[in-house]
Amino acid sequence: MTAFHPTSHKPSEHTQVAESAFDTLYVHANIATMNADFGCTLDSKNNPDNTTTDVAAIPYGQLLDAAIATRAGKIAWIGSSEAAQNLTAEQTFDLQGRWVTPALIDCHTHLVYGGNRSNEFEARLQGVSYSEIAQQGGGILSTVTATRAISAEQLYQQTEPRLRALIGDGVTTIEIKSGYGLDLDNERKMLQVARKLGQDYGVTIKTTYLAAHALPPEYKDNADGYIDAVCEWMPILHAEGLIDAVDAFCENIAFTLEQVTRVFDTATQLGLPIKLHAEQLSNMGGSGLVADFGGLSSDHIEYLSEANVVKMAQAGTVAVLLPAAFYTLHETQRPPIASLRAHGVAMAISTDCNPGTSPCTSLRLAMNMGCTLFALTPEEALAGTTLHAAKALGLQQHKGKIAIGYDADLAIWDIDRPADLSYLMGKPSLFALTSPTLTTPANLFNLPTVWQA
Ligand code: DI6
Ligand code: FE
Repeated sequence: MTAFHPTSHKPSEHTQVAESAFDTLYVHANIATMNADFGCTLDSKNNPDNTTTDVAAIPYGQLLDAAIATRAGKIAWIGSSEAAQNLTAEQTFDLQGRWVTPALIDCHTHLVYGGNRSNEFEARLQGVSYSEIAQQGGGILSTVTATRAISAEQLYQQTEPRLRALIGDGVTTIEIKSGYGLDLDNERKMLQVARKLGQDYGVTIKTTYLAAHALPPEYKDNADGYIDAVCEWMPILHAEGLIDAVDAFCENIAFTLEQVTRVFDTATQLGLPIKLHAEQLSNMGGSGLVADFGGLSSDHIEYLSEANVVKMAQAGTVAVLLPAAFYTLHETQRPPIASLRAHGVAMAISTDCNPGTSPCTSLRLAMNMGCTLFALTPEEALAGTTLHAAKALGLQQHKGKIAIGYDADLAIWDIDRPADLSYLMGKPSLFALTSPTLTTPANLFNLPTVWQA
């Protein structure tokens, strides 16, 4: 790799004016801004209020030989490398033509869990289905047993390598769900581990309360009683600052529309946003429900109906596609991509990292699968892990595009074209990652040791 050192910018004859000085300046970058102001047409779906209509469509909203300046953790200036010569900054990095994108966002994960389910992988390869394994007490419940059995410290240690893998893939914002505790103390343990990982690594973690994931053995044959408990625990964990959103698994092997409605009612009373695992294995109509509640996202959605696509479009609910789960389960029913596109529903892509249906810790691989399995364009795939993933987490005013005032979460890549992010499978192409919250010393290059060049 080319030697790469920050060089102090020399203001030459320019007088340094305090208010115009920036913290960091990146020059000679090619930038996939994902911003409608620079021609990214996918941004207008994310931002219907965007009134910019006089900009010609440009894939990725790309800027060539461009520069970005940051101040106080925010993107403060975007322009040409030439114009940047007039700027002063505490440190300047010459990116030598590398590509810059918004740092990636993984908006649906079950990253925190104990144990290992490769035995089920083997069973499925012998022809046993995911539903059969779940009905036999395996599946989610085997991870519940493993997660309950270990301490918070052990849970943290088992999760850490998965988090590091995601960060090494260019991710600085991750949603993490509970849902393998299924009692108050173990749901709390999972959410606390998620929070601590966020603090220790300086990545943005959004926690989601998914106690309505499966029926624990204590409530066998009493799903309604369990939903009562889920609704009782929610305000307790929310008061402890552990919940950013609420999710449920609406499926014939999980919870009914009526039960999910009760969970959503409680969340809404607490002012918590909602999302849903819906239409993964059958068409239960959960996506229509989540849209009726004005929810952030409906996730999986292989069996989503046209009527509910329309509802999602009207509500601004994001469609979260999870192609690695589709792949792992050998699904054949694809999500209705053409319909989602036609109705202007924002599509996000996520790993769904979990031990059963998606043991995947590469968001780039999920992007590749989104293109290959669901026929997304590489531009849609990148929007799915930036712009639209931010929206799925309610972060669309702060993250997911390169725009003035947005968080300076940037991924710098050794690639030739933005499509390479979806095209290449398994080549570590991340050159550097920066985020205002990534821990010291310098934000840039503060990757976990294993990922340092
Ligand atoms: N759908 C999924 O893909 C995961 N949860 C869910 O509701 C699978 C979770 C698991 O099998 O452990
Ligand atoms: Fe999931």
